[in-house]
Amino acid sequence: MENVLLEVNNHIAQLTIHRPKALNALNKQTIAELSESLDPLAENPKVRVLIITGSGEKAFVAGADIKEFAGFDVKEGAQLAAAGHEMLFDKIENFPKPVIAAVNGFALGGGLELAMACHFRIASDNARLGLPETSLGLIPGYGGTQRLPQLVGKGKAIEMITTASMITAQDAYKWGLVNQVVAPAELADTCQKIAQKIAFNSPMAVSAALRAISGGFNDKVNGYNIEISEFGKCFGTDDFKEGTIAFLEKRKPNF
Ligand code: DAK
Repeated sequence: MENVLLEVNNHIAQLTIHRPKALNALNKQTIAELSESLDPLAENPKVRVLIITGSGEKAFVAGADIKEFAGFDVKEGAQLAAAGHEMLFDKIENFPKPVIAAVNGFALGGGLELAMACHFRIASDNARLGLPETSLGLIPGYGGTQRLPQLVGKGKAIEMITTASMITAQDAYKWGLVNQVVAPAELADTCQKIAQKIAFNSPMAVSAALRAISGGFNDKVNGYNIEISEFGKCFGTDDFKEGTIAFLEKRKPNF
């Protein structure tokens, strides 16, 4: 892989988008590399949490690669939007393990859409977030019109998308777009600590919780029914036995 770096340590995988000269802008190759990286990580039982971040201190991802999409026509635009959803953005949203976006700088356009497809976001205080597509004669094409209102509400999403303005990390925190804001030097460590907490818990239960929570955002299913079904299934697992026995034996569980 040329544009994506992968590290796996102590149950935590990190994918770093590495195109620093283009502020980590997403071109087709980077989208393909990210997509291909996800399948083996989803299946690898040693991996319990995934962190996605950008290379360098300036940008998470400064959008889709403008140089690449500048020449697209109507057919290519629609086809690539659909392909991008399937190959990457929906794949991250439906990833069976928690995905944390470590937003280490500009998260613009497709970059903010990537961060929003992740399960939650931690930002450095120099981060700037926005969907500037309308300033380029476009609208967000990788889920931004749907995921931004889910996170910040309809009114704020309409304001962000129609003004094409960037917001600060602090405003993103106040609006619920990011869960926490930390100094740039603390971002990696903060994400690792959160990931370690997740990795300590039952991977089976963590995946089941993700499926139940996501069920509530899927119009085709009833989230409460997913919760009931996933809850019931937990009782038949080794993790449930280990978790409850460990509690009764006054020791930490070993999942
Ligand atoms: N694409 C390509 N190159 C980019 C880039 C981008 N999105 N963002 C930055 N770069 C490049 C710059 O061109 C520059 O390259 P050189 O000129 O040095 O060769 C280098 O990164 C450094 O950028 P700057 O010199 O501009 O750095 P500054 O600190 O002055 O400014 C900035 C930082 C982030 C404010 C500025 O770079 C900027 O405004 N960048 C563009 C932000 C933006 O508008 N992003 C695109 C949003 S629209 C699609 C689906 C989705 C989309 C498109 C198509 N299909 C399915 C077809 C999504 C669209 C978007 O993401």
